[in-house]
Amino acid sequence: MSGINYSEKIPNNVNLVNDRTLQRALEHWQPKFLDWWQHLGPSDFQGADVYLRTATSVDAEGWATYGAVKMPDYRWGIFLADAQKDRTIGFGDSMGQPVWQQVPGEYRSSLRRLIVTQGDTEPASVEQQRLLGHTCPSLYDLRNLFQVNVEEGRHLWAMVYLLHAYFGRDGREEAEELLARHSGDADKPRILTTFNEPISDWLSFYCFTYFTDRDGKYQLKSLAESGFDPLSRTCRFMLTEEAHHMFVGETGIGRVVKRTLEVMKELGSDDPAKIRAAGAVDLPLLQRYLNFWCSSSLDLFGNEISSNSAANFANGLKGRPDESQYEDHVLRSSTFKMNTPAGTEDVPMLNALNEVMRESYLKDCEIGLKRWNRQIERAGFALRLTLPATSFRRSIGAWMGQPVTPEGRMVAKDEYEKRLHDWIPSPEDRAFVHSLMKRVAEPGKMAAWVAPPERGINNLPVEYEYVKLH
Ligand code: BYC
Repeated sequence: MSGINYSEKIPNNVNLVNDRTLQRALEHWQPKFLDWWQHLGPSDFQGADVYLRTATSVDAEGWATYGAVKMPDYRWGIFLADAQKDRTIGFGDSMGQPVWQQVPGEYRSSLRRLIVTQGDTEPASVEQQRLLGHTCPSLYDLRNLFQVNVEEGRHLWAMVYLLHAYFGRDGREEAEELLARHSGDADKPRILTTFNEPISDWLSFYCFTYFTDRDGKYQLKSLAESGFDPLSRTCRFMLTEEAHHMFVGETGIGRVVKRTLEVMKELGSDDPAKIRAAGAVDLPLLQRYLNFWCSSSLDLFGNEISSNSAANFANGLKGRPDESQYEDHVLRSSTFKMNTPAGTEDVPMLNALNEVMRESYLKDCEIGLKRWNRQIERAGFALRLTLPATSFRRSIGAWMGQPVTPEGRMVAKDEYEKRLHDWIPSPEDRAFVHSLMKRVAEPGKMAAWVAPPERGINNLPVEYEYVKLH
């Protein structure tokens, strides 16, 4: 087990104390991070006591402790999963060779690009969610939001550590830039599109943590396979924290479905107007939110046909999630049947890896859908929630800008434009959802549009005062 040294300014299990130059560089970045947190982290609530989990070890058993913390005092630190003895590269042309403890010169810019792109998403999501605290549906939810936020902050630290420790001056400059770009900023936006979308209501937050954090899971799993061992170890530990973020999304949407079904039963109706009048989210509206966030998150896998992904795999930088489940780890002689607007094409497998990953991601997304649909079925209603086709509303790749319905049917451009708000939230839908967003901050109380969770955090009751607002 690697214990974490909490007596240092920056908690870490990377022996920072023995590398004074690196320690000084990170201590120089730390106040800039805290300044960013104060200005672009959660708006208000900085003085509240929040029941947070903090990583205290990288041991799978008992890796975190829970307790009341004021967010600016959260111990953001640098934690790498334990090294695996004699680890070798598990895929690509250098398969079987020892993993690298330093960045190979020829891969320096590709690795830096992957780390910067990953790092950029972490503070972006905190910025996107910064106003949500004001409209929390309960203290339980408020605490979960802040837990997600502090851990995304820690994931930023994870990437900044790699940049500082392994990329010299360029790395330090990139670390500064991670705090200089801002979500939705017209001049300096975040790198990936989804991270510039506003998240101004809790339905979006649940969808984001369901779909976009799940992209995080897949990207982190593929980087955890990397031949650059420090990146692999960093991502392995980040995945431990990531699971809770997706739990917030899956249970959040499940609780919305549950509450809506209760209202539908009380009313004896599935009429959206009546359900809205009763203060709940009608299921077609939820479907439009799912379509929006799922299609946006599908873009995060990049182009269907990508020479970047081919080179990253062949060079041992980025594998497939759970690489060991596959038989062929070199992929020089296999092809992939790719659906494009021009028809089905045979594409070299190496160039199709973004799509391979997108497909396994969608299978994972289906799990929640099945669960929510079982709830709907049990309540005796006919509607079923679905995932949109991968070709729907894409803004990157082969399907970019193609007029495709959520069912995957190509239609005329003007029909697509006319009907788009049948498929993604219209301004009226958003205005309605916003009208539901009223802060509920009494312990145990819940907004009327979402059911209470089945259980509280860390075996505490749902009624526990998870955030003490003073
Ligand atoms: N938006 O060959 P291509 C998470 C750019 S989420 C804008 O298709 P590649 C989290 C691309 O950068 C996980 N631009 O793509 C979740 C490239 O530009 P340059 C984040 C895009 O490289 C919730 C060009 O298009 N982690 O952790 O095969 C809360 C052609 O690229 C987009 C990562 O993404 C887009 N959607 O794959 C908090 C892992 N997509 O460089 C956190 C690291 C592509 O030619 N990143 N482009 O100017 C990567 O592995 C890859 O960069 C990507 C793209 C998978 C993103």
